[in-house]
Amino acid sequence: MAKQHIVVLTGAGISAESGLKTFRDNDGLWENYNVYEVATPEAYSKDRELVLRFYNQRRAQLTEVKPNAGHLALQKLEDKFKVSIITQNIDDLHERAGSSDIHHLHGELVKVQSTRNPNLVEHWGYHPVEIGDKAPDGSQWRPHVVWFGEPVPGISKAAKICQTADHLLVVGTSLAVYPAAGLVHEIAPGVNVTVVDPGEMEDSPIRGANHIRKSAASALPELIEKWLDRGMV
Ligand code: BV8
Repeated sequence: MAKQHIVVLTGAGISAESGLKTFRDNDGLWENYNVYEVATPEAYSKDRELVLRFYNQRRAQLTEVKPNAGHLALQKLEDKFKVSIITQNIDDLHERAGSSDIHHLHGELVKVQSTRNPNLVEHWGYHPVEIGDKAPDGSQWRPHVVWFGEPVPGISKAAKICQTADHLLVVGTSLAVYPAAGLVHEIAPGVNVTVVDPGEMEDSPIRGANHIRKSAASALPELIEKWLDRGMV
């Protein structure tokens, strides 16, 4: 029998217990910085140094954190299921947990892209990007991150993946940002959704989901243990 296909949509909440700030929790990123001062193309053209510094700080933080039990449980899920991870996170914690099929909707902190050509992308690692670090086309390297107001190149591929899901697992996202949040409507009729999030999710677009109101690191190991024991969701 073909393996069931579980699609996992993750957001900042899955990395919270690794020590990375979420966007909306009280001391989240938005408070420390006005998002429109650091995560838009306008911000970058207005103050490149500020934007590069903001992402240099977050990239450096990756060397101080590691995947948590939630990330590791998702890797374990691959023992008996086909698993596709669609993440809004720009950290590399799913990679470091060993997941094998990861789609970063909003880019990756460890990569850079040409300011002139978004398709010119290279692996950068954890060190800072400074003014003067140039792409082969001569333009300044910028973070390979999708800013507000920029198109999400991977969205149609992600929608196709969701259409083939036998189950959708949503972990740690407020589903506030589009078009990513719209992926929850791409699953086929009758496909069930499980949400892992300690928050209320009151204005989330998912109705009738099985909502486990616990943190990722506490809920995922036991949920995935149950699925693996049963061999099915
Ligand atoms: C686009 C990378 C069009 C950057 C990100 C009005 C004005 C301007 C724009 C818009 C507008 N209205 C709508 C838009 C579109 C806009 C948008 O949706 N804005 C929102 C704010 C309304 N979207 C865009 O601009 C997108 N592009 O639309 O382009 C276009 C098309 C063609 C041509 C040209 C243009 C691009 C959006 C991408 C932005 N980049 N990230 C960076 O990281 O610096 S978004 C960023 O925030 C994340 O990637 C993520 O997607 C998003 C939301 O964050 P979450 O991951 O959900 O985290 P959050 O803190 O919100 O929630 C945490 C959750 O975890 C909570 O539910 C919490 O309860 C839970 N939690 C907490 N602890 C735990 C936990 N769960 C489990 N365990 C725990 N321990």
